[in-house]
Amino acid sequence: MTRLSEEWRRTHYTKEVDENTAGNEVTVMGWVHEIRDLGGIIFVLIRDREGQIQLTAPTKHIDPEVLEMVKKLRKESVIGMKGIVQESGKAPNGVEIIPSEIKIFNLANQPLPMDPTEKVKAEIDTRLDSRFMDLRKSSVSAIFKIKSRMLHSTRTFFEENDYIEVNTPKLVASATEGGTELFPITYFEREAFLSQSPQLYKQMMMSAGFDKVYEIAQIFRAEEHDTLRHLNEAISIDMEASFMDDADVMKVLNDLVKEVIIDIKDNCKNELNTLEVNLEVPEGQFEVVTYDDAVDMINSKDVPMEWGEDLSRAAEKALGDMMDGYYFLTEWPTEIKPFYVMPNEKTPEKSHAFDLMYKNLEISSGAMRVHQADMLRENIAKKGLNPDAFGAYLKAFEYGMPPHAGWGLGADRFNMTLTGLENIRETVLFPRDRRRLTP
Ligand code: AMO
Repeated sequence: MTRLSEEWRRTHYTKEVDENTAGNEVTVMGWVHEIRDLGGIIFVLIRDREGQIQLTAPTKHIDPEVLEMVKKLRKESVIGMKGIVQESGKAPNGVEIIPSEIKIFNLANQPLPMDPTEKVKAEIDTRLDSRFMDLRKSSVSAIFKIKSRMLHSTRTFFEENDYIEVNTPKLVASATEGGTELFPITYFEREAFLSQSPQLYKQMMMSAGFDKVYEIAQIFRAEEHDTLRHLNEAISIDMEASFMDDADVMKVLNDLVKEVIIDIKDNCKNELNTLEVNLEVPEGQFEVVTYDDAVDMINSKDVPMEWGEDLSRAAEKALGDMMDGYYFLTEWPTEIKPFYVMPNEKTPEKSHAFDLMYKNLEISSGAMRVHQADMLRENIAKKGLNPDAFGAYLKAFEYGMPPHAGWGLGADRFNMTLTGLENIRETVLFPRDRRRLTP
């Protein structure tokens, strides 16, 4: 409707308008959350990123021009308002603003595609179809404020521990996690793929002598799953470190998860309250369950599972019911893990691979890696892959590759454990699944 002239700049977020600002003039900017017209007085709730404030317009006592603007307002329109703060026992935060000037920046069409006031609950698909509006709800924006803080504290953790942040290509020539889950794309006259994992590049960075690296980036998986924990585009927090084994990097992961939880408890109190989540800092080191023991535990719950199989969903649930919070699953069968995983020296059918679980949800996988080129070439062939397709990767192992280990932590799944959400779609702004490519 109108451009943003210089005198229209926000002086306060709504949550900063309190008794201490009573008597002052403030300028707030936001969305019209609710309008109640009682005839002699009109109340308008204005919402911004941080909260809400009441605009009170006694129809006989305010400037007729301002009143006219108030009457034009419609739900979810974007406005600016200047006015004097006044204490009021009845107003939602104990103060209200008596408007002296209102600017309508953008009138919202009616009816709205969904109700952003949280009074009417909508199905996830309806919500995602109008995600921009769904994200206006404090119970939804809280998830992303927590996610932002989670990524912030993750970066802080890595930086404080001397890791170097890297950015590896997402347009790649080969698979890393098994051949079936790649999205093919046309790369000029060749076929290429969207990257499933920074795996090969983070390992090559060990040969480059970077010692400790991390990356926070998108991974793409062409999985056909339609589950509450799989997406086709996810965020992975990856690390790799030289001269470390699986036990060393499990400790790094354990420390990271704890530090993130402590930081979120300290810095996201309002968001946790909004989501009604009582986050607990895990005590000591996470419990370690070997794959062998997990098979026995799962079978003891009458869920059939043979040694050597991956965990079915039923098996994960049975195990999750017996375990509390975060725990590691270790010594996975070599056969079902990717080619880069280091087998045990004495019992090569078992490996140095681990998963970090939260109840029945896998949130991270990692391992000590094979760092000998011959063994790696052999493993690639054993998995039915063509070693020639890994030429550039294998070369890095032939001219000085240190022993190394690392893991990938699913950021969206980690966020589910912090927010208590069961559907991964809730923790991603614009999720990508089999059926959804827009918005
Ligand atoms: P993995 O394939 O187990 O391991 O992936 C690591 C973590 O990423 C998350 N994740 C997903 N999240 C949502 N939707 C998906 N489709 C999805 N796929 C994976 C999970 C999972 O635990 N290169 C190895 C890591 C390593 O060894 O360093 C890897 O990618 O939380």
